[in-house]
Amino acid sequence: MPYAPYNGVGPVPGGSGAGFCPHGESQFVAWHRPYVALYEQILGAQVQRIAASYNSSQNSSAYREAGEIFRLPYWDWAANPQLPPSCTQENITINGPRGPLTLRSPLYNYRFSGSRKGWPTETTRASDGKSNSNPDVVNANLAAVADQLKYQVYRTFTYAETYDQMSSTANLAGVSLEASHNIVHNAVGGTFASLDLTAFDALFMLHHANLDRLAALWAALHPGAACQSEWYASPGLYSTARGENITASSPTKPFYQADKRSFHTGITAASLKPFGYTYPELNDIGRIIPRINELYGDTGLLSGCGKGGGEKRDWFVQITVNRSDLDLPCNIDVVSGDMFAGRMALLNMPKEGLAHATIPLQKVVATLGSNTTGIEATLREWIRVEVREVNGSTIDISNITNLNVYLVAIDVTPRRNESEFPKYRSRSMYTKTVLDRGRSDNG
Ligand SMILES: [Cu+2]
Repeated sequence: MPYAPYNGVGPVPGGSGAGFCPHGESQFVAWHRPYVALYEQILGAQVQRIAASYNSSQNSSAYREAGEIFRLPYWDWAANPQLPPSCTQENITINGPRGPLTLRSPLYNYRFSGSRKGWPTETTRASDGKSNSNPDVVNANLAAVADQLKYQVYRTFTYAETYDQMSSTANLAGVSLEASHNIVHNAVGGTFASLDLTAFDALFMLHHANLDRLAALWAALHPGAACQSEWYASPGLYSTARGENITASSPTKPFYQADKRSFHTGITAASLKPFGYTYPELNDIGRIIPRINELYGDTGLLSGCGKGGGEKRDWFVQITVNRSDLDLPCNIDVVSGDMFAGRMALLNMPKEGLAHATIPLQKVVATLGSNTTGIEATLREWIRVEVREVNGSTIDISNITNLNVYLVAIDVTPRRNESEFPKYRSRSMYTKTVLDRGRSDNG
């Protein structure tokens, strides 16, 4: 991939051959905010430019007004896990400045100009190798993970207490928005599963606007945890040296603040205010929890054995993997018997480092009745993992050294009304190692 400087920000000594974007790091959410905001700014200027080319007989004032308030839409894949219909039509007819006009939809895919060795000719989703897009396959892929996405997003809201937990798969809690976001990238597949190419697909920005929205809602509910609280050594990026300490005040290169001199940081990207946009749910802070419950908190999601006093038990699989052990991108599917329970998705970058995720088992548990001992014994016996390529073919895992898969349960007090969340109690009570390799590596 020919990585190139942007905004005059180029490679640094000790940087890696990868791009600017931090994945699998706490900076993940903060970095993507100025990125998506910059895209919105540039697209908004284009919308206004085009709106200005309509004349008064064509309702030009309506176009101009729409241009003034244009903001990037979001695709809420956790509530609506199907491709937005606007993105699946190859050709569209619009009311152009000089009359009706049929054109190739820029939301459908992107055709690269010229040809570069190793590059596809256009962006694809669920490519079958013939460089075309298959919305039906994508929608089937998304349908398979629909419950999981909804549940995981709900658990980010209800379980994550720190920014680091909320943000990335680097955090051991395994409840990050990044984990859900990864599942979407791989479910869409094709070039969408490649971090080098995915942003050429307009769907990428709709996907990331939603990630940004979910993070903004979480932050509104956690005003004391608006940015990264832990530091870590950078694994190395295009413009960040390996080993550099990354904190909330580290730059999110290559994005400058409005002064065009200082870079954005986790701190400056913590609030939406300087970026000039908001999300519908933020108009009424007091209604955020009821709205999240309505969108993502179906009561069935915390099903399990009811104990006395209305307690529930939340069963899930916790996975820790070293990326360098796997051919990326890939999915680690959790299977119970022959039932697909959910997956951890790994993108093609970064190539190294540990990643953590938790995969809900509520669908499996719902089939097992209400006897606790029976559930535990059955899950211990039945749960296994399969590593698959994004297109579904199985990968042999017998040589993988670092793949830790645990069965975990947490007792949960369900919410009593729409204005509260369920409360998680002690964790790890029923931790059971399903598969644990790499102990000798870890010492
Ligand atoms: Cu992404």
